[in-house]
Amino acid sequence: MKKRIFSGAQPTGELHIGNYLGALKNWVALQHDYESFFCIVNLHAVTLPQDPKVLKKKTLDLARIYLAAGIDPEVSTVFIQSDVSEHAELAWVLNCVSRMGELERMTQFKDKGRGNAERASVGLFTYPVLMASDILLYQTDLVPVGQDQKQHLELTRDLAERFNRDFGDTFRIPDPYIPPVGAAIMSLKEPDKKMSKSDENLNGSIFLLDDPDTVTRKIRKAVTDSGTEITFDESRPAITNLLTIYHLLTGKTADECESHFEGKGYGVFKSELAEVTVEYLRPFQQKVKEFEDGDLERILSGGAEKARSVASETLKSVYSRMGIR
Ligand code: AQP
Repeated sequence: MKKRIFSGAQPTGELHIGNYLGALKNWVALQHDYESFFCIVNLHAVTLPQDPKVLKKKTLDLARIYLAAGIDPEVSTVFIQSDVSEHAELAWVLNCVSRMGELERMTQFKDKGRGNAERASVGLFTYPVLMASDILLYQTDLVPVGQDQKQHLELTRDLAERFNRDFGDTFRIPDPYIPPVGAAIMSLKEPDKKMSKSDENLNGSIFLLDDPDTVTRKIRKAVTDSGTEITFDESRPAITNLLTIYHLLTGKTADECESHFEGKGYGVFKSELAEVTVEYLRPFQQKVKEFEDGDLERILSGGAEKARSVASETLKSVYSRMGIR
């Protein structure tokens, strides 16, 4: 039997190259070796205010992006979180297993709540518990995510271990899969901050659907470090970030990237990076346009049915162990 992977992205904002290199690209690569569940986590999206019409549209758009990036619905299960009500049900149970103290330590809540717990939604506070439910429902072995989700994965493992200890062996304990390179693609404008969908400065992110001129302009205006060398160097985060994108998009080794740009200036480097990025995104952007809403609905409803058949078994055993029914 193949091991299982589960992962997801929120249908909020525009997906950027950080989401792609940190997560999506690895899902595509892993899907043939694992039994794979890829979810569009729309219940997570509403932890922050969303326009209902936009959310609905973005949910289908994200399915299109998964497929255009190379997720094969014949191989992987692709579905929308809210179509499988077991996610919300298990989240309630795990809310009762979680401790206030451990959720208060989650840095994403501090970042996204902007330090204002009084005004943040309770859903934002319990976001990591819903994420734990997503993962544990599928008896997941491996969770391919970016670096920003590492702390949530640790919480997921803690909750599963606590539940198993208190109620008997129920959940498989998942491992994170955080890629050695690309797990934290940084903002082009503030290289000490991760590239983010919700960044108000749109020039900090390369969105997967940005047109060639926009990609080129953003890269040309990306901040650089002092000095002239184009090398991987932690003390020069802006150039390291741009070179990491080049490295991952071209598939050249780190050494090949450095020697390719030896003696060349930032101008040449940025033009080449822009060209590589535009050409990488071109077939993907073409493919995104090919999926009709009807095809997507069919894929998503088949995916939900398959996901439900696994999720309902897990929830049944959780309820039975807790004496709920
Ligand atoms: N900058 C990044 N570099 C590498 N991986 C990243 N991910 C997010 N940002 C980067 C990974 O993308 C997957 C899907 O992310 P999400 O939709 O759950 O959103 P997020 O993690 O909250 O980050 P975003 O996309 O920047 O959105 P906002 O602005 O709303 O926070 C995850 O595996 C994530 O690790």
